[in-house]
Amino acid sequence: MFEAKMTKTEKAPAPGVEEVERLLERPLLDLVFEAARVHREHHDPRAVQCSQLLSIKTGGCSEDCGYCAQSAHHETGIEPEPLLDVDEVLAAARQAKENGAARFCMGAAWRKVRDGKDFDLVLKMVEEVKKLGLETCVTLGKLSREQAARLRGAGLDFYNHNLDTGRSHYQKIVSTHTFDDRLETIDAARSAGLHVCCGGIVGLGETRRARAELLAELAALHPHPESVPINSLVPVAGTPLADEPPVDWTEVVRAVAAARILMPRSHVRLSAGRAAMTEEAQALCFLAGANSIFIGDELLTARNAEPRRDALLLEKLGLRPEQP
Ligand code: SAM
Ligand code: DTB
Ligand code: SF4
Repeated sequence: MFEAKMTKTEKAPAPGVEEVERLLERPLLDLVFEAARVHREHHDPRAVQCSQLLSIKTGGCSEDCGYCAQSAHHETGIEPEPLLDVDEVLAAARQAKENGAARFCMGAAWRKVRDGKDFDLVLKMVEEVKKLGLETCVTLGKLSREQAARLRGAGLDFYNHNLDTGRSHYQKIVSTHTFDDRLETIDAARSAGLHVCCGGIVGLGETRRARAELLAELAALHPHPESVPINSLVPVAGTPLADEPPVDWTEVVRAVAAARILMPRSHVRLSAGRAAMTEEAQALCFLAGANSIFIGDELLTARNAEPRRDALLLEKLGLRPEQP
């Protein structure tokens, strides 16, 4: 429907919010069928990109993101911890590689990157993880162009910075920074030649319309984010969204399918919240074009799907980890 036939450098015609909303409202199996067709045109349908996360600096974050266990504004029982040592990070990265991860993603609960000792240590982590033969990704909050260039120089492949929800819903979820701040950081990462990992969360009390806004914004990025994580809210006690009613699993399938159709070449990652999904629902997401997951026991602070069950699920579905 909106799938653009074009070369890598051509600018995609950005779909409007209404168009995306209509896409999300299509009969579920029509939407999945179309997404599967697009997926098979651009990707090996058996390959699943596998990333593993590590929280390198946990908790005590100055931001008030309503879903987040690590915000200092909410009492969630997460003990703030200082930045990990380079050696601890490397040990985790080696383990991730052994587990079959192709990309190692390091997350810090920071509002923004500050130049100084800690940033120098993160640069060192990136450099050393890269030497292990893993793709590298970090998510460190707001970033300047200069900082992005230093990360690129250290061997960083991806910067993760999510738009999280539609522009109209954003202020209801976060008050300490703006949607435009998020776009600026994505621009800074791109200016340094970093690949971008950018997606959002389903289940923040947003309407389908707001979800369409998010997807339209992602699809308007040029080029499209190389990775698009679709998270579903992991409800965390003590956060304002702790009691948010869970969205129906079909809404996650719709978001994945729409992301696939709108961003045909991107990796679409079925991200946080996968542990709470049935195997059948995950299978439909893979059919609808999800081709990336987080592996390992933990995300940042939340538990992930169980590795042994994941391995079995991939086997049952005839999927295999993608070689970078
Ligand atoms: N502080 C940085 C930032 O906000 O970009 C990096 C870390 S932050 C935890 C990274 C992303 O994790 C958020 O943008 C959000 O999409 C996701 N996330 C955090 N808590 C979540 C939750 N409870 N459920 C689902 N996704 C969550
Ligand atoms: C993303 O989109 N999801 C990951 C990663 N990017 C950094 C984080 C998920 C966090 C889930 C909640 C937690 O572990 O605290
Ligand atoms: Fe801080 Fe990121 Fe959590 Fe927001 S999502 S509170 S910026 S760690």
